[in-house]
Amino acid sequence: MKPSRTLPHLGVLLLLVTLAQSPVSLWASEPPAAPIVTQYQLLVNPGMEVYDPPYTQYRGADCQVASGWEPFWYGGPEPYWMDTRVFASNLGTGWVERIEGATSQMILATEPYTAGLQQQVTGLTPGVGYGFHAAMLTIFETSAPPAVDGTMVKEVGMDPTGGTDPQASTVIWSEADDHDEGPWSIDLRTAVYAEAPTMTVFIRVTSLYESGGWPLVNLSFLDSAILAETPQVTATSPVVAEEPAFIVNWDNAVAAPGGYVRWYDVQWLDEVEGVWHDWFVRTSEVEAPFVGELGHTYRFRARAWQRYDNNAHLYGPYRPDGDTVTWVGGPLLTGYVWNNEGLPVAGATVAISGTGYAATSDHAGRYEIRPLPSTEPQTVSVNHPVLLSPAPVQGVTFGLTETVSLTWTLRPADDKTVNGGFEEGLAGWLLLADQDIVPTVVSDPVHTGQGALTLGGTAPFSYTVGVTQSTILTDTWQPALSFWYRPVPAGTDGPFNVILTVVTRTISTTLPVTPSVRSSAMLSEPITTTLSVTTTHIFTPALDVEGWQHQWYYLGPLDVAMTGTATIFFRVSYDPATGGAATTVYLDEVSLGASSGGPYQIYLPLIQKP
Ligand SMILES: [Ca+2]
Ligand SMILES: [Ca+2]
Repeated sequence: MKPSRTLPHLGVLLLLVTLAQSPVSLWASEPPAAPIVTQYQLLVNPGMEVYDPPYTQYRGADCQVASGWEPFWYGGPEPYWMDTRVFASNLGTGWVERIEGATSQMILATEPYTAGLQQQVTGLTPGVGYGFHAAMLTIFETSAPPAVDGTMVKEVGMDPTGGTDPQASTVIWSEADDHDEGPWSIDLRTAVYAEAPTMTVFIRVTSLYESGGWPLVNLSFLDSAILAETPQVTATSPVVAEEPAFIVNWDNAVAAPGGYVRWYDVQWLDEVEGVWHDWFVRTSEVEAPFVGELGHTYRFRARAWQRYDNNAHLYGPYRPDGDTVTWVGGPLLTGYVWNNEGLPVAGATVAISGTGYAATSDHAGRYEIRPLPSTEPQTVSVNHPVLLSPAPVQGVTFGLTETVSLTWTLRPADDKTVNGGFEEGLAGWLLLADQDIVPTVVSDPVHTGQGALTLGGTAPFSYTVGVTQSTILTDTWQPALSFWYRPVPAGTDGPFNVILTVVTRTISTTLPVTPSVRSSAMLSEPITTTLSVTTTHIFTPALDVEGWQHQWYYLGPLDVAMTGTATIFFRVSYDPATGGAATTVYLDEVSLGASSGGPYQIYLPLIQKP
């Protein structure tokens, strides 16, 4: 029959349940078996069930503090601590407010108070996470309605250094709950990593106002505290994400003694912003896709909630700097835009030809473009409303997480150089060759475009080679010769030199003037505003440098307009007798024209380097 078959099973089940819950009571007449209780509660008298002897009386009722706890107060007169049972039977209605056990700790006063209980615990492990929780109820003046929120503020705190001063800055407080009357506040908790073997926990009520005098009194009830080790969990994510969306995991939780992991909280932070945001709160999931922005760096951190055997819940501490960092990569094209004097140029547009990718240089001359990855060679160009562009850079590829740096030098608007970028072979230049050492144009290396000049090379004999070009300057403000060069291999200044000879023929140190001559005057000399002067400058750019270098020289005095003829002459000499090694110098982007300042300043959006 059905009932007789199921009853024994039910009986066994009940027996097992009873066994698990209370083996001692089941075999009261037998020798008691050691109860299987996982020790997780680190507090003494966490339920405030046991009390020290009375230390004074309030209105005839004994005042007592829960054993194992220390009372604290500050900022006002001392309130009274009382076993809620004593209050209920002597001063109250007989009802004992509590959330577990037989009683709770009361604090009461008619004056404002900041007070509570604290307990110092020893034997902890520095570096391990611990959580703390306590239940609280406050009643302002009277339990008769209405409730007056904002009058009594409840908090719990932990000092991971073990300090016993509730006002110390090392105390990590929970959020505050200032709701008046019921229900009990059961969601105040905090968590820290122990910094010492000793830790102190605090339960605090800030009662802001006087009650108005007995029988109106401001009551606090403290109960059901737990301090326990908390579960561990660590968020993990890729160091570099090649796409904006990537997976973040927090699937490695390890429960602390005395319970099981129930939920997770996860936060994220964008390093540009520096603020932690809640991503998940009390989720059961252990991974999720995160969608960031290219070029941003994100941090993540997780904490786990544990349900303990007494049904309390604690979470572990977050790591202040987060658990994991992910950089959302993708290609980056960046660099600077300069003028012929190496000053930053704002407002220049750098663009990847045939795509929509472009960026404008800022006041520091810097630009940044984040294109999609591309193995197809691309052409990158620069443009400016006033200044002239160098040739585009060709054959640029953008790997998945590659950073490409291109620094541009814009040419002056009145650049007089012919074929300064060697894009048309040697057109415009006169050559000085020596035996088989002949200046030639190569396609690699170049700084921009498809050609650069190569000067010098290995030879068993002494030689001097070079290229020259003459230009005419007309009222050119503070003219400058600008160029890029690259010694290969880089060497110290020795037998190899790049010598630049600049010859100016006709110089006016002032802007042109119109001579005013009385018609009756007799002229013994021709009228002229010019003075014919020849000046030769010899410059020696450093050769102990790696890679392409931008160099510029002024043709004459600063802040002066110049009219005349300039001959530029790039020359490399070599003498094997000095014993040096051969160096080849590559040359590109030669320009000669006005520099910034003077009457042209208004046209050039130039900013001094910070
Ligand atoms: Ca209790
Ligand atoms: Ca070139």
